[in-house]
Amino acid sequence: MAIPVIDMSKLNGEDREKTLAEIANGCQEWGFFQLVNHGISVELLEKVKKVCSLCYKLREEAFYKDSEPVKLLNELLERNTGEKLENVDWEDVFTLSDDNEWPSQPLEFKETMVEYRRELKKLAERVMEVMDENLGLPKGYIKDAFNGEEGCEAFFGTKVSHYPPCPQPELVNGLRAHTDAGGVILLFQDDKVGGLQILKDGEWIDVPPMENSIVINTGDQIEVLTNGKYKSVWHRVLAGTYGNRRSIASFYNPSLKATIAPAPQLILDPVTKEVDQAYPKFVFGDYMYVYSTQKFFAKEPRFQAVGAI
Ligand SMILES: O=C(O)CCC(=O)C(=O)O
Ligand SMILES: [Fe+2]
Repeated sequence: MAIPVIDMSKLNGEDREKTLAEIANGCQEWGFFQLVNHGISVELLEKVKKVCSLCYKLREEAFYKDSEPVKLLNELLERNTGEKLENVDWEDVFTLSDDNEWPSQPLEFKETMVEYRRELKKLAERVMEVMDENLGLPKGYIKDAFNGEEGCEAFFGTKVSHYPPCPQPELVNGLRAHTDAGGVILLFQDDKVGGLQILKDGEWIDVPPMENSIVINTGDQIEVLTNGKYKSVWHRVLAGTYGNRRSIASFYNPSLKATIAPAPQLILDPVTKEVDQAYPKFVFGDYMYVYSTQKFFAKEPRFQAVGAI
C-alpha cells in the first residue's frame, strides 16, 4: 500500500478526467498524495534545497547546544528511567510568512524563498480549484472561503524544518502525530531521508522520499468545508539515527477572521436528501486558539470546543 503519485501535467490533456478522478481519490481515500510534473521548475527546487541546507548549517551548533529537545533528551538519559519524551519534537524549525523576519543568511535565501513561495501559492490555488471541481463547487469556492470577508486574506506560511540525526530515535519523535489545522498543505520533502508516516486504516505507512515531488495533504478546515468528505489525516515524523531530514511545508490556511462552515452544497444526505451538517460554523481564529493547546490530540473535541464558542 503506497500513497498515490499523480502526474499533474495530465490535467491539461486527454487524461484530464482520469487525473481529476485520481486527485479525488487522493483527497477522499488518503488525505495525502504526491504530485509530479506539478510545474515548479527543477532549477528552483534545487536552489531551495541549497539555501535551506545552508541556512540550517548556520543553526546547527545552536540546535545541539541549546535547543529544547536536546536538553530534554540529555536530562532523560541522565535519569535513565526508560521513559520516552512525549512533549517535544526532535526538529529545528522556523516559519516564513509575508510579514515576519526571515534569516538574512545565506544571501540568496530571501530571493529564492520569495520566488518559491510565490510558485507554491499558485500551485495551492490550482489544487484548490481541482478540489472545487471534484466536489461540484463553483470555481474559486475554497479560496473565497479562506479569504473570508472583504479586506481579509488567506494566510500562506512556509515552515522550514530539519530533523537532525538523533542519538536515541526510539525515545523521541521527529514530530508527534497530529492532523494539520488549516487548509491545503504542500510539502517539499527531503530527497533521501524519510521519516514521514500517515495513519491509514489503523496502520502507519511511509510517505517515501521522491525527488522533486510535492506532497499534498488537507487539514481540518477542508474537512469542515467538505462536511467530512475529505478528512484530515494523522501523520507524524520519526526521528532517525542517520541523515538530516529537510522538509519545507507550505500552508494555505484561512484568514484568522474567516468564518468556516460546511459548504451548503455538501450538507445534503445523498440518499435521504435531508440536511446532515456534521461540523459547526466558527471563526478560524477561534479554531487556532483551541488547536494551539490541542494539536497533538484527537480533532473531534476541537470541533466541539470551537462550536461552543
Ligand atoms: O516535516 C514533515 O514532513 C511534516 C511536517 C508537518 O507535518 C507539519 O509541519 O505539520
Ligand atoms: Fe503536519
